[in-house]
Amino acid sequence: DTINGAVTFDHVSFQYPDTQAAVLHDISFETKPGATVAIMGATGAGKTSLVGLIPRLYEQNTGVVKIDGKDITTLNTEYLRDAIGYVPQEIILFTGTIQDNIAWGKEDATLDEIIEAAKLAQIHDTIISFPMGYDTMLGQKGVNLSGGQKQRLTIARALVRKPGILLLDDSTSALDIRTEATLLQALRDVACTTFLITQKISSTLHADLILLLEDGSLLAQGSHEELLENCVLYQRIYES
Ligand code: M5T
Ligand code: MG
Repeated sequence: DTINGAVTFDHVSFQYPDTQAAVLHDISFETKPGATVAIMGATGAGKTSLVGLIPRLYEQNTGVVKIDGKDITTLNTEYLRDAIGYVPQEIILFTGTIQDNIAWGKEDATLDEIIEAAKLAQIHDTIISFPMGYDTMLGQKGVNLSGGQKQRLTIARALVRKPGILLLDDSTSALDIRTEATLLQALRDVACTTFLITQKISSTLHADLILLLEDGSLLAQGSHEELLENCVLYQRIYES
């Protein structure tokens, strides 16, 4: 049972159990399968919290989150975790080979699957440029990867599960514009719905949908052209 990756938020509000105020207020939006969704907003606006609701890392207090039209609270958690690739804001790599780092969490992945994920994540060419290729050691006794290389490696780790939905929490911040655009196009080509938390206008240009959060509210949503026309904050970000 694979998913198409349509995601719907219907009047979703959310508050962490240990806090006084809600961090997300009445969020509603809808994405088509395979869409690229950029999420922007200042630090603390609620970007990480919003994407965390999709794999049910947390539960919203009101409203409904749907995947392919199904309320996610009715879906099997294992199925959800398998269908959704999540690249957290904090990168975790461990001492071990590149291959093991990509396969982390899916130890039965074949080398072919690992290579396919690395290609999609735009990191395969870098890996094969190392003398030991996929057997290259990371960590103290191994190579030191650049920030952007580490980000792509963790993206490959999420892609090895062939998810229908990919959540990238600031995971392209260290990539140059061209590499990022190639990555987003590759994800589009395999019809993987991608939520990209970003501070860069370059990543929103080609998004099908931009969600602009301010203090937990959806200040504006639409395409780059629509927001440029209708949203003063977006204009300001664009011009800065
Ligand atoms: C939104 C609070 C946080 C902020 C608001 C993860 C987390 C966040 N918060 C908690 O109370 N408990 C938590 O476990 O929620 O935070 P966010 O969603 O992390 O915001 P962001 O991703 O837009 O910010 P940043 O800095 O990553 O760009 O009030 O205190
Ligand atoms: Mg965050």
